[in-house]
Amino acid sequence: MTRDELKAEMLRHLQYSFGKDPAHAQVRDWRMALSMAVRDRIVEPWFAATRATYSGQHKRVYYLSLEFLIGRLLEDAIVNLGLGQAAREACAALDLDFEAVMTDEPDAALGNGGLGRLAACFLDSLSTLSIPAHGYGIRYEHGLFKQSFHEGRQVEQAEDWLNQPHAWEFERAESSYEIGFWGEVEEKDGRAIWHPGDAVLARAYDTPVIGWQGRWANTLRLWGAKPTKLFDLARFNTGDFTAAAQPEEAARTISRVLYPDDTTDAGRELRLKQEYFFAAASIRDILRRYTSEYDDIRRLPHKVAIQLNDTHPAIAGPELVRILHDEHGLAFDEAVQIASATLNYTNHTLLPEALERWSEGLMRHLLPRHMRLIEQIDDWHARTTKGRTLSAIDQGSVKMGELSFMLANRVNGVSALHTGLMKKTVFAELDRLHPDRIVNQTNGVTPRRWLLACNPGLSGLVTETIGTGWEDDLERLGQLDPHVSDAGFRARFAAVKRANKAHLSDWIGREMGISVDPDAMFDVQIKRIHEYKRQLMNVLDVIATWHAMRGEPGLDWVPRVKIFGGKAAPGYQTAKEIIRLINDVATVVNSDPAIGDRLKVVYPPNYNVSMAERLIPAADLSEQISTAGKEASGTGNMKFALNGAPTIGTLDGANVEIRERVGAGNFFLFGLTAEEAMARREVPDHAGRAIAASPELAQAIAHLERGTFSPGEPDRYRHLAQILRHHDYFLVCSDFAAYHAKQRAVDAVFRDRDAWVAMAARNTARSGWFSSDRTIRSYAAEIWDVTPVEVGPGACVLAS
Ligand code: TH1
Repeated sequence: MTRDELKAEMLRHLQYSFGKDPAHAQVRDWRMALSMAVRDRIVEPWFAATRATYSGQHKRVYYLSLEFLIGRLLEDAIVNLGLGQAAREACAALDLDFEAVMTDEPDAALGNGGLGRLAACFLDSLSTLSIPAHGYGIRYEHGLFKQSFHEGRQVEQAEDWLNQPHAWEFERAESSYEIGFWGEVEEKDGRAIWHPGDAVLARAYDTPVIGWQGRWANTLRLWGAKPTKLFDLARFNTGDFTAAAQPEEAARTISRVLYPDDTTDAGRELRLKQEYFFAAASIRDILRRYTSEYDDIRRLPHKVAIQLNDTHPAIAGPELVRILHDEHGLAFDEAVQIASATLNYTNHTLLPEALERWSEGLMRHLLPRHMRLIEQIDDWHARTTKGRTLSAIDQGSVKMGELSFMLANRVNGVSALHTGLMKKTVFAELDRLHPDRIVNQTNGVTPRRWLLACNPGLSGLVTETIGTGWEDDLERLGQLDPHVSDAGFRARFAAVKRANKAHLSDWIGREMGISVDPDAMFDVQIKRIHEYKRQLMNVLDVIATWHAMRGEPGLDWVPRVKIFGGKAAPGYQTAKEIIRLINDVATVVNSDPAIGDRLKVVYPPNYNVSMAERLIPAADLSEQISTAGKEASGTGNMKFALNGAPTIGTLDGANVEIRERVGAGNFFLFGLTAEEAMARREVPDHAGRAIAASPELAQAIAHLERGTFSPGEPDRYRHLAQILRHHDYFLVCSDFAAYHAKQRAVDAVFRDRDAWVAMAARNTARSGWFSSDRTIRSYAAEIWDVTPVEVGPGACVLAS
């Protein structure tokens, strides 16, 4: 597509789709017009992919996830369709600022963090690999909350991405299912019939997901909740308007927000309703599609593979058994066998507080038939494995991990270390009973978004050096390796990073009013705020460094910019204290004349996918410092390495595999191993001992207790200090000295610019394995038993 064709299409959509005259169009109107013009290019490959799947009777993959953190879609579509140049030129010809048009799009923030972003990367790879697939999720009206800081404290506001027309979705009013809740189960002639007490409609909204070069497109189908009855006209006519609107409100509540606060009974009930609402609608849709093509329901596993993204969609298991048994009339055991040959479960965490358990009482009340089936599945499992000591029902609650395991063909962890720990800890007993069921699938990230689109400087250099083709064959980055010993290549690599940093410095200056030196080291930790991720250890290092700089201002310090980004769960008080501390430390350090440009702390609010795309290409150092054994994988770690930022990190999650691939000499390792961490927790007063052994740590904690960063309120960080001294479960104190020392080793290498650039470039060259294309190929071969559909040349032709 040429510039002029694209421009003409934009003008046509502006006029006829949006009724706007170019003279009065705003950035948003132009963005919508461009989005429509690009979207039109996706529809043809989308249809062609659907036709190819039907006509070839290919097996399909269904990825069920309560989260899809997709971010912006316009630039992604433009990049995948190869329309970058045409789009830039068309915008220029219309006198539009391309950058402004792109950044006008709100992020689709239908996820919390890594788990949701992984689902989005997987959709991208499934389409790139032309594997017939659907993503299923919820169309939340409000995605993850907007974060701002008031006097350093996190304030949450509702996010409202759907408060404007959404360019990428197609509403399917005709595709809707009635989803029941509550009620009772009738036993009739040996059959169970569930009579729900209430119901809502699940309506489908489809977003096409285009793969690399537009060869294939899959569908992300999100469910929105609607009332079964529109509104109560009789009540309305008596003047009771609020009551008349009640059914609509109650139904819409289900798809209103991502992750309702589950600290109350009402919140927990809503979350379970969301899970069932979306799982039931998806299962029904999957079976409708299957039965429209095939007669024999027993052959379901030959044509359908369902992946449960953590246990959030786990109720899909009992729902599938219910339909096969109660509605299709299969014997119970056969129904369970078919369901478990179709279903697979990915575990993403071993943290006990994140392992879902539902109270039996709530489950029996909300889903009476399912609770009965869960008991039967549990009995069936005990009967067929003779594993009688093991149950998915324990002390009045249903353990969704165990239930998912029992009903799965394959269960996977998300990094080698994590999978090993799954086998040793939470699923030890189940692994013994089913020794081949657990497999590892190390996470990956899509190189289209996380290198090609977000880092045009580096992707240009890569293409100039090794040619194209790496975009969907990322292991080709290995061909860069020999170039790293070439001084000319290193200089160009360094120049790209320098330009990205200058660009980010401008943004930080504009957005935050902080001036940072682009030649300083950009040291970045961006992720959810959590004690196990140890942002607290990072700030303590900032405090210790600041203290040391003040003590010896004459020393030749390596200048650093410490960049933080991330949100805390609204109810997680300790995480919120950590946020406030980072902001308070920033205030003191950034205005300290004794420090100047040698240390800055920058914490831009409202970290999201788009901000990650801005920060990662400009990072020098990647902070991956979780307590070993706690971060299942991490995926940010892969994005940084790919963009040429070496890691300072622990042997946790996928860090282990990153270090193996980039080489131990290109990774700053420190800290206890998972095994050592477990042992250290048993040592009496381990924190006190570590504090006594490290004057820097003792000093930093003393600053917290003295109120150095909370003038006038010395108690503000008393609680954090108490945790460090007496309840240091995440071993911040035990690992601090090693971390602080390793940071000095980082300084030493950074001083030797040439050595640093070589290390950074080797990280890029050796990160090819972390493409989500590799991950998806592996799921396809080892879990789903599907192969990519051959798309003949011209099958989905793209006008170029
Ligand atoms: C994350 C893990 O913490 C992270 O290590 C991993 O890379 C990522 O998943 C993708 O595999 C998780 N996110 C969530 C979110 C919820 C519950 C559990 C997890 S684990 C709501």
